[in-house]
Amino acid sequence: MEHIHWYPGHIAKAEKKLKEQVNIVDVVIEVLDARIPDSSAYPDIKKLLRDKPRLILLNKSDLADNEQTAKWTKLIKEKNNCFVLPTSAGDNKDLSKILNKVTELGQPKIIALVKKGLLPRAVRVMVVGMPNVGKSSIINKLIKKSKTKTGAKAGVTREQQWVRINPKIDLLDTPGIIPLKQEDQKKAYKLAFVDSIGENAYDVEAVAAEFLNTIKEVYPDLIKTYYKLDEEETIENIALKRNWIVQGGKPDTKRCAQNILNDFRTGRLGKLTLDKYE
Ligand SMILES: Nc1nc2c(ncn2[C@@H]2O[C@H](COP(=O)(O)OP(=O)(O)OP(=O)(O)O)[C@@H](O)[C@H]2O)c(=O)[nH]1
Ligand SMILES: [Mg+2]
Repeated sequence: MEHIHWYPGHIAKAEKKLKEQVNIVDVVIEVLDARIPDSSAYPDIKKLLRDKPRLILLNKSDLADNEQTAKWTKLIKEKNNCFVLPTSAGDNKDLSKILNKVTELGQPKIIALVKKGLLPRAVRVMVVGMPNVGKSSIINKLIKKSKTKTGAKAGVTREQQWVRINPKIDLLDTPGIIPLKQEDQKKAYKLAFVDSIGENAYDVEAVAAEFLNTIKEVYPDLIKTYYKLDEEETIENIALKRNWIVQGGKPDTKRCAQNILNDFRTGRLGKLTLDKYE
């Protein structure tokens, strides 16, 4: 397996800024990718956020396996002793739940301020998570406007941005950050599958090949069924089946690799969760 390492300058900067700003916020929303709830979580979250009240969202749940999402929600709740919600940035029902929870989590801080004789202010909420998990999309949905920039690749948000949701809630959008060291390469590859790692950091064919291996472990028959293969599920065989040929009659593996990943990323392969919870 080719080693993936991605820690561009803008992420180093964003991490530094996040550690500074965490001091002035009351609540943190941590956004995970529901398709990889374990691989998209920060290993040292306590160090990053210290003891701030935290709400965890399993976003993109519309693309994940419902049964797995229910199991992961329960497990993450028990493990972190905090509130966990599966969400999809397109679903308005989830949004009011987020606002209610955030207000509730921030309330003790505001009450404490008032007790000290200060004026009540809006709850300050920081939204954090790995690149491309949907932080900015959730914020846009919450204000019903496209105030923050979104896009289907890692590193769209480059600067922190405050957004007022209502007089009671201020949200801080942050650029997605990823740990400096990606020691667990299985996790790094999964982050590449969901576009949380910049495309310039890896070889698309290597990532697609590893994707096929991963899928086979979790959903053994899926690839053969989807691409109607009789042969082994390799990039070459899928390219031949689709008739993607380059000069000399060889399979167009590059084009095919990109297509396989796109089929997963857009949900065409189905609602799938790659971190399997037994
Ligand atoms: N299917 C689906 N797509 C989503 C969801 N949330 C966000 N997206 C899409 O995922 C992509 C990334 O969304 P962003 O909101 O830009 O992600 P981000 O976490 O702000 O990313 P960075 O700013 O790069 O850290 C966009 O193409 C969104 O349209 C969701 O719940 N379901
Ligand atoms: Mg963003």
